[in-house]
Amino acid sequence: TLSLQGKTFVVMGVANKRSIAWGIAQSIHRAGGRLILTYNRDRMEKNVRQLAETLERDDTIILQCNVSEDESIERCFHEIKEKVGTIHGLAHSIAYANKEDLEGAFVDTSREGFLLAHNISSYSLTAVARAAKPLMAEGGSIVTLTYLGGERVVKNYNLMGVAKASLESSVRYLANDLGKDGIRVNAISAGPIRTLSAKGVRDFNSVLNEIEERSPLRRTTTAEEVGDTALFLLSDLSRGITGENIHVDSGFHIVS
Ligand code: 0WD
Repeated sequence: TLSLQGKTFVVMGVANKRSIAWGIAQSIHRAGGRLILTYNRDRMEKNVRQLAETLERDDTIILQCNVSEDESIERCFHEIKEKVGTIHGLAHSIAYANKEDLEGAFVDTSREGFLLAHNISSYSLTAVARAAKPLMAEGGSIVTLTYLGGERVVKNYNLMGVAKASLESSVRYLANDLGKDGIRVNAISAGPIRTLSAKGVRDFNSVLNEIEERSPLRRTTTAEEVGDTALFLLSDLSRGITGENIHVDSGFHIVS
């Protein structure tokens, strides 16, 4: 069923109320799931605590996890184990690249910038999947967030597109590794949504306008729409689906 009652889900990447991760968290909460929210920077903790207070139930756990540090991941999942024992799913809604690497030509990407973007935006999925696996004793579902720029050349997306391609491939290899443990791994390819991260993408307004004009549904994507698809992927309604990339983008990926 779609009910997540009695189940616990880790949602990583809430920065503020516009975060896609917050849309996912709200969908999980409405379906009765218990939330563990993780944030990155110290100054985001207050935001996350305030957001959690707006939820109907007060069973939410809030922890710090910086995915660029193994010790931080270890500490976070150790605390999760101590506090709840078993988890049933995880949403990874995390990405980072230096702003200068998203501008200009992809060919000018520095080694350092390339590695940083891949570390946080792609490798982190594998690192957290490995940490989450022992806690998913009853099976589980892992969902990550990607973008069309991982499949096609999208203007101004540059390095992040290459990192998303790596992330999408990681989804397939992780799905194959973890399937025997009853753990599914899928991606949601979201249409552009105005969030803190979107500030790094140049000319974001015209990206949104194009979706309104040319997507089959003629409107932009919301974090709530992504949240509800994540809910489906995290619930056992999607039990036959793994290694998949579902586009929640008003159908934009089918038009040319
Ligand atoms: O148009 C969009 N907004 C789309 C976003 C379209 C399609 C996909 N996505 C993806 C992003 O690439 C990302 O993977 O969705 C995911 C979430 O992005 P978002 O909701 O747009 O962005 P935002 O609200 O800024 O959250 C990104 C968060 C960071 O916030 P802060 O500002 O605290 O860095 O990514 C997290 C963090 O919460 N993050 C990290 N988390 C742990 N460790 C790290 C890190 N080292 N770096 C960034």
